[in-house]
Amino acid sequence: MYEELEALLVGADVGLENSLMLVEKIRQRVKAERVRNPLLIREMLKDEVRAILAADHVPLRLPGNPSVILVVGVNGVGKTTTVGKLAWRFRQEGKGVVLAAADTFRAAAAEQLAIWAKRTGAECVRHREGADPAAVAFDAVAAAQARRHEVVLVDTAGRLHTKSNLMAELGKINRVIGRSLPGAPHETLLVVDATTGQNALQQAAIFHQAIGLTGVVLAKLDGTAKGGIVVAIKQAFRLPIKLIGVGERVEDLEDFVPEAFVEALFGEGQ
Ligand SMILES: Nc1nc2c(ncn2[C@@H]2O[C@H](COP(=O)(O)OP(=O)(O)OP(=O)(O)O)[C@@H](O)[C@H]2O)c(=O)[nH]1
Ligand SMILES: [Mg+2]
Repeated sequence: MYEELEALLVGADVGLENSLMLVEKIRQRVKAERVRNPLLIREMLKDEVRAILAADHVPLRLPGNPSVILVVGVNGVGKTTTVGKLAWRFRQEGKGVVLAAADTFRAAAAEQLAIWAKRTGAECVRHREGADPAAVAFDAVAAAQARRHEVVLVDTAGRLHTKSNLMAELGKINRVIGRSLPGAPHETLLVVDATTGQNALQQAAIFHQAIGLTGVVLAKLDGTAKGGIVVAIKQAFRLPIKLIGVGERVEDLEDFVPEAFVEALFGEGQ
């Protein structure tokens, strides 16, 4: 039975070390509480995972004027899509939104963001291809201040966490945003792809070390029954999981709710 639990956890991408730790915890509880019903054991597992995810859980915050959200991550994880979906959410709430096309590596990237801006009724600040991404972010904050818009969403280029020059560039974007508006960025979100597995843990480690993350977005959760990697990320870095991406449409972005997530991962029938 414990082997089954361990397989369930590892299969959900929780990682071997955390899986062993959780199974050991449950083993001790079963002994101490003299549990015999296997259904209760499954409930215990959910309890333990929920406790990890719910501890110090902080939802997305918009404390600034404007609030600046910096979105980072490796290539292709869903950064631009997440920015577009967030723009949609904030526009639905009646907020003014500025998108910063700080992915200046490819002209197509700014174009992709401009399409999201049009679709959602946000403004888009972009420079030419190859421009300094920090300058784009700076201008976007200034534009939001000038027009009294509430939110600035900064889309950045996908970068391999192993490339130190690219990580340094991210540090610069971060610092320039801080200089343009003290206290900004108010959120620095790492987007991870739910289908990539354990490598996301390494991504979180390096991005967190480079710029200090405030939370994680788990994208492409619709493409996998896994997603347990966020348990490992939360456990290792105490980073709250803020949002989940569940599709490619504007409305396919949800707040992360630990209870619902655990039910989807380990509920009956999983
Ligand atoms: N199914 C699904 N697809 C998604 C989700 N989020 C993003 N995608 C898709 O993933 C692909 C990459 O998304 P982008 O938003 O362009 O990713 P990115 O991180 O900005 O990529 P780069 O800028 O190239 O690093 C696109 O085809 C998106 O439609 C999601 O939650 N679910
Ligand atoms: Mg992108």
